Amino acid sequence: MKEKILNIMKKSKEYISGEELSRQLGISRTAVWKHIKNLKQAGYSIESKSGLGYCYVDGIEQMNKEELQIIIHELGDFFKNVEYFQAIDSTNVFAKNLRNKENTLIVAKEQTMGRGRLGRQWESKSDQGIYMSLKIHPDLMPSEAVNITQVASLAVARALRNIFNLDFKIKWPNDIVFEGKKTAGILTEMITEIDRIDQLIIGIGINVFNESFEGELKDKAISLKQVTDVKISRLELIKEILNEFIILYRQFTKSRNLEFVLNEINAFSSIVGKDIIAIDKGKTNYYKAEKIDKDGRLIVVDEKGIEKELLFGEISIRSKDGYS
Ligand code: BT5
Repeated sequence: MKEKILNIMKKSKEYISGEELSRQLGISRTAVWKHIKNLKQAGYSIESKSGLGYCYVDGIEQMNKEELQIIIHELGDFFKNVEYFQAIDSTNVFAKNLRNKENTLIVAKEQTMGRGRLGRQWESKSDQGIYMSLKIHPDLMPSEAVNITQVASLAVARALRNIFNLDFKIKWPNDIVFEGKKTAGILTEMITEIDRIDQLIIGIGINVFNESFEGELKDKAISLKQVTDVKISRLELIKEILNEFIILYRQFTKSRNLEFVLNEINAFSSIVGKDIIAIDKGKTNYYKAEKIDKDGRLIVVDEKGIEKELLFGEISIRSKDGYS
């Protein structure tokens, strides 16, 4: 019901009377009043004026379950559920423990143990970023599903470009960078049964409002706030990312490889055409990155001119020109 009330108020640019709300919602005016009171208590900015009614004051962004529910409904029936946490260890860990078979979106305001790949950490300070996991159940082989990371990277890169019109790049395979610094990272985890996927968890972390970074992230990380003056709404961004993701995901599960977006993935790449350093299980190799192929591999040429294919599993890439 809260969701419906918010929707009606958002659509109406002017004050809407309690009577009109009660008519549209089919509930009593007292019930409307109680819901509005609860919404205000939950932090929504709703103004009431006697004789006029209620008005939702736009621009104050609330991250909460109701708002996220509105988003997933507006995107159709892809996601069935939303979970929202003020603080959680990791949205990916929570997603893994969910036992339902429905596509679920999990979002947190803060993560106390945000995870990166290979046991690394993802700094997830309260209200500074987007920390979310998409739990889905694709009918794909595990070998095909590994490329979902690149599908998700493309969705994030597209969404950022759509909204901010800035030159965000994808650092193969799971980083979104701006001028070489990391704005977002993606961690895909799978739960498999023999040769099929039981569930796939796509964790997306984005630095949004951070004013600065400390320690090892000082020269490595960058937030949206640091690169744009455009007013940022996490909810708008989440919606745009999910929208792009759903479109790409549907195409991907049909084609089962990246052929359909190969040009775009290569054009978005921050390393294609560059000299790179690849660190694989502690060993450092120097290559020139040639292209990303339809199976998500990075095709490189080594110092002897021999072509190689890199699978992303355990590899860290650095650009030789100083970009991380
Ligand atoms: C990633 O790992 O980039 C994947 C990050 C995924 C985070 C999301 S948030 C929601 C979901 N729930 C989780 O628990 N995780 C996912 P990787 O490529 O391994 O990069 C990790 C490295 O990035 C660290 O070792 C740091 O060097 C750096 N790093 C950590 N926090 C960062 C931040 N906030 N911004 C930029 N770089 C960061």
